[in-house]
Amino acid sequence: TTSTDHPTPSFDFVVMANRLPVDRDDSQDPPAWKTSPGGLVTGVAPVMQERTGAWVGWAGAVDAEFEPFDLDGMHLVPVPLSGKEFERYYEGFSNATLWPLYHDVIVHPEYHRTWWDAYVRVNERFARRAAEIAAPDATVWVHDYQLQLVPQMLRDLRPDLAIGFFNHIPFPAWEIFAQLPWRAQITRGMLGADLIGFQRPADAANFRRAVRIGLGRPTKDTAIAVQDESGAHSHTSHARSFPISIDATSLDELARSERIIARAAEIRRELGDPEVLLLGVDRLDYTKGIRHRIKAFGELLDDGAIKPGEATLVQIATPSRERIDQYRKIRHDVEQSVGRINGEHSTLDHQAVHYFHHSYPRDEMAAYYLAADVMLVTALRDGMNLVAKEYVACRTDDDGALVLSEFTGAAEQLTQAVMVNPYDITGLKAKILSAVRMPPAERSRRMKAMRRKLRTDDVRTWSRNFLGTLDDLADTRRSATVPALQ
Ligand code: ADQ
Repeated sequence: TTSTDHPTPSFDFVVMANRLPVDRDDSQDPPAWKTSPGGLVTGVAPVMQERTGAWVGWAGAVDAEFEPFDLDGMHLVPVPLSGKEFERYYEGFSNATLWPLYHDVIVHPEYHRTWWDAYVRVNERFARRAAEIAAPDATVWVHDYQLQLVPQMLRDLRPDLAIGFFNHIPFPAWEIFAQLPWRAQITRGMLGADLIGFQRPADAANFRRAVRIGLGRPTKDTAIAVQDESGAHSHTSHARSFPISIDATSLDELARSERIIARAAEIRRELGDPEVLLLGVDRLDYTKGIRHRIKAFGELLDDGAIKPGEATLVQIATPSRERIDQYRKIRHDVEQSVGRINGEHSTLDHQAVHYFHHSYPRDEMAAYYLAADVMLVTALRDGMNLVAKEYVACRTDDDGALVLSEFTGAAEQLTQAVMVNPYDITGLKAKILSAVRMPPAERSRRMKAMRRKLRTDDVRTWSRNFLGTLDDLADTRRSATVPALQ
């Protein structure tokens, strides 16, 4: 642990994200920190070990200040948030303005100036903190929509840094983005980065179009010439796609273990050995199309296309953003439709839908993936969707059918999935039925192809590609003999 009487250490690699990769666990005495293994941590952790790395992020508790500390080879730098800031910057501007706006306005985004002011203030705090700890010429990798102003703020403070930004969620078409009262500030904020990464080529193209139309600046291929307001500094920013992936090798290994294989069989037994087990796994979010999938499954039972007792749907929904109105509403709607279907189609020894509103450890998730015959990923819009990739990685038996929404980034990599438009309930029903009835040879052919794709496309490839490109671009900028573009 670093205490305040030591000089501030400096780091040649800094990651910034809204959250630290650990959660504060106050139930323990003394309170402890627990690593939360997620895609971001897995992808970035190896790089952290290769370079001297720090992670700047919020510790997950409001109105609490924590000293920086070391954990698992990472130096963690907590940024405090007040209760008001949490409401306005995080629940407000990040999750009730940007989130719905960037997911094709599935629900109505709210625009409040007080939320925007908090967003600016918190982004400034993050930028200042990173500027204090980054070594000369360090690489700083900023993550996601909560921190879109940080790249330019950081460049103003520290023009020596190599700055990368990655947007984990979609970037919308100009026609939607244009609603945002602060669209110019957000675009300029992101342009502070040398490299701006998106999940899909279409997201990168949408961003470049926002630069051309909204800021009236030309773009050439992926490149955008950027000049700050004083005209003193200029750089070239590149906007292109880097589709994120998962740690496929370690999930594959886990799914091969005796423990997980036995647990998968046990799950099926506990569910009453249904002929077909369908599975949905999502944060309980209105972007994930959970209602659409449950409606389609319910109608298949209503129609008699699926016989009661033949198939069971397990829907695992992690609690998420529970204080926001739209999240209360989606929870209510999902629970109501699960109740209706079970009321109509369940029997004493067979329940049509099992719904779990909590999160599970990684082992249990792997066992569910391995147990499920059909995986339903029906997001209405999703940057990537890691659940689809996790399901494929766990299918060490080359079996199982993946039903995948066209509106996920994953659809561009897992092209052998059964593709659906989740808004088309009739089409969705037909596709779910085709997955339920798919001949084993076809399931295996499709699954093998998707597994091959995942082997070459894992999360380490993703972080190496991004950081390799960023370092090259920063080197080019630093060695350029020509002064600022005029
Ligand atoms: P999310 O919207 O959170 O991520 P996703 O990519 O599916 O969506 O990742 C969810 C993660 O949470 C998965 O690793 C999954 O296993 C886990 N999870 C979900 N429910 C769980 C449960 N009940 N118990 C335990 N674990 C659970 C955002 C973007 C995505 C993008 C990712 C990464 O919205 O589009 O793919 O970031 O960039």
